Amino acid sequence: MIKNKKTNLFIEKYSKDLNSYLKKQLPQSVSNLNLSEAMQYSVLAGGKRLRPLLLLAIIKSSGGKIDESAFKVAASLELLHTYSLIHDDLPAMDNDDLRRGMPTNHKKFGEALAILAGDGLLTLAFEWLATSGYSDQVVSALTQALAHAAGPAGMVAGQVSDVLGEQNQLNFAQLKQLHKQKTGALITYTAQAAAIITKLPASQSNVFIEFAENFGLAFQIYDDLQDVLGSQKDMGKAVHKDASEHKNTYPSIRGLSQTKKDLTVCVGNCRDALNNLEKQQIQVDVLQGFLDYFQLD
Ligand code: GRG
Repeated sequence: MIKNKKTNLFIEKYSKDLNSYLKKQLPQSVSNLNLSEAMQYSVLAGGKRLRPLLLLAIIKSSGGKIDESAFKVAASLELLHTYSLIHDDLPAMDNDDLRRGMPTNHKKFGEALAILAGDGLLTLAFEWLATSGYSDQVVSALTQALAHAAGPAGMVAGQVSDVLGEQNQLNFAQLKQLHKQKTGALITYTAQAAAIITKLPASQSNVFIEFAENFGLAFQIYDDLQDVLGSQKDMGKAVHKDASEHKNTYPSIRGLSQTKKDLTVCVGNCRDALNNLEKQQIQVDVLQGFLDYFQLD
């Protein structure tokens, strides 16, 4: 899927390192055995680790070091992302039985423990940030940025619009805002966090943020498209019931061909941002390869 060799090597190395890091650090972080098991179950279920990988790639690109502190910040983002998936799958929200090809957390451990495992991961994410080893000033800025991205101005607000918006069709501007908050905010945080860590000047951090904002939107559009195109493949061109029933998606509001164009625009904006950075002598080859993810077959 990712053709760029350098990016593939980067992803291979750091996803392995992130997995070992998460495996080693998680059991030591909680005392209750059931809670510990429920938290580990979802974190170690094998996600793509996209957000922490993007964060590490932007740190590298900005000339920063991928050291123990950077790892702890990247891993904390994966904890927070995993909390959001556990809660998103709950009966009160998406009511999903499967996640990452395995029973969802509440199917395996029951609703109460799934809610608490999510709460535990969200809280632990901030403990890992606080103990990352960066200076107080950097930790404070990272904490503020993550809380803003994940909280009521970001991901939580997007989730509320999504859950409540199910009852009424959103317009395009509302859909874009929903995705910017629900999926985009955490992805945009990867650029904000890397810029805080490497102390980038605003002239460069703003361009990385532009890249990440467009990447976040492209990621959601691609996910929506895969739902429809994958289902078409599976069912001999008949659109899958779940994909077509979900109202607030790009294909349902923009139509299939306009959605493909929207994806191309977002990926193009990502490329423009990287070209701009390259002109400022910033190494962007690993990040360029991340855009291979958006190929449609
Ligand atoms: C419960 C407050 C709260 C928020 C949930 C992100 C989110 C908000 C819900 C996920 C809904 C969803 C399936 C969105 C589509 C795009 C997306 C974010 C997919 C999941 O992220 P991946 O693909 O997952 O990075 P893996 O499993 O690879 O980590």
